[in-house]
Amino acid sequence: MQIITIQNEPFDQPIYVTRPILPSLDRITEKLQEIWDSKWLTNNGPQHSLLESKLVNMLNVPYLSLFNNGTIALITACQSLRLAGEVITTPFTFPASPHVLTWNNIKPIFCDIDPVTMNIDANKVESMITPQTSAILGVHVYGTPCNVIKIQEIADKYGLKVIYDAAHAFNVEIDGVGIGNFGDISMMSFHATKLFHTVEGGALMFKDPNLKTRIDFLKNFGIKNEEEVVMPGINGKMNEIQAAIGLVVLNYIEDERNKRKALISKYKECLEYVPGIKLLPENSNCTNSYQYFVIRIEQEIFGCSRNYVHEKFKEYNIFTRKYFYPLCSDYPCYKQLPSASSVNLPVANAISQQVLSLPLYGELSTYEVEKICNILLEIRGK
Ligand code: T4K
Repeated sequence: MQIITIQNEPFDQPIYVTRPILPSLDRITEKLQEIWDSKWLTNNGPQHSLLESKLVNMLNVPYLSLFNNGTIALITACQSLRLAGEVITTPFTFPASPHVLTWNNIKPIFCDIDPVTMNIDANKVESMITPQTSAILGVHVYGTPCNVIKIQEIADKYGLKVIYDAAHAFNVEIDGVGIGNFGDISMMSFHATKLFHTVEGGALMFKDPNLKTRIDFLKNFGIKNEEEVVMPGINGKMNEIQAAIGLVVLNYIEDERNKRKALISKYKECLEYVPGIKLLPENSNCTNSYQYFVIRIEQEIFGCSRNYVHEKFKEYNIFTRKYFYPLCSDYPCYKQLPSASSVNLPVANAISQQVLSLPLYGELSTYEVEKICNILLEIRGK
């Protein structure tokens, strides 16, 4: 790596792992005025309908239902497919993924991950199927797609449903096909920390038109009309203010993506050849979500541990995140499960000790990225 001599003083302002797109307040106020004029604040209003149709086109999916957040969306996805018993999933994810199973009275069965993609290892899924298995819940970690072909083959062979947690995979396409076309249902999160956000929010995407009716009932208490409540639903509705903010944020996505692309190039230029630093592999047949920039630190080669780097960065006012450490299988609520044993999850256990999400958001400059990389090397040297 070419080290440009920079005085590695701490940053004046904290540098976080991410920052949300914040449209100008004028543009938000303009949009809010429409809501004020309509006096329609939630329950399938005009902003909601417009955002839903825009996202269907943009994400290239047959059907999409908006939600108040990604977790409620995923809980509803399990309900809509009537999942029960056991669901095979990954331990290398955000707590929401296994928790939605527990909230549906389903036992998560943890499967180890692929050492390259860090997603559920499709070659190990089949051996974990039991008569109680109803589905596979894959997570497209950092926006890298799971092995969707192999997972579907297994699901078809055993009559299982497939759900994807695509929280990180906004607008990702595999060979030009929108990520929401794979499996039975995919969930996206529109949380403030996501590239596209509605402050809090999320969506389910699917191909079956019957699911659209069922999911829309389920997210609105099961209400069909004034006289009929047809199923035990929940309140999962996205409100008009969330939807309006999403509509404004959509205008900033392309610019944000381009900025993040340039920052990722800079990170790669600085870190590609550093011994002990592993970058995520490029996938030529799918698009990048530009959601996270993650490195793996191999302690023996790099010279110090991921945890040491994470702590030391704070002294420079840099706040990285260990997505995903600890593994979900190590949470007190899951660690007693036989599938949670570290013997069953060697790859996930090793990788969760190595990963570090570095700051990535459009407001960062390439100079700041260069400085972060220089600090990383300085930390190793100390
Ligand atoms: N599945 C997966 C795979 C997920 O990653 C997630 C969410 C879900 C499901 C659930 O979707 P939702 O129900 O959330 O829609 C954050 C997010 O809260 C969470 O949505 C996200 N994954 C996860 C990966 O990241 P934390 O606990 O790391 O967030 P927090 O508050 O520490 O924020 C991280 C940094 O972002 C802060 O240090 C500064 C910056 N930030 C954050 C917020 C909230 C801002 O600059 N402004 C903000 O408003 O979980």
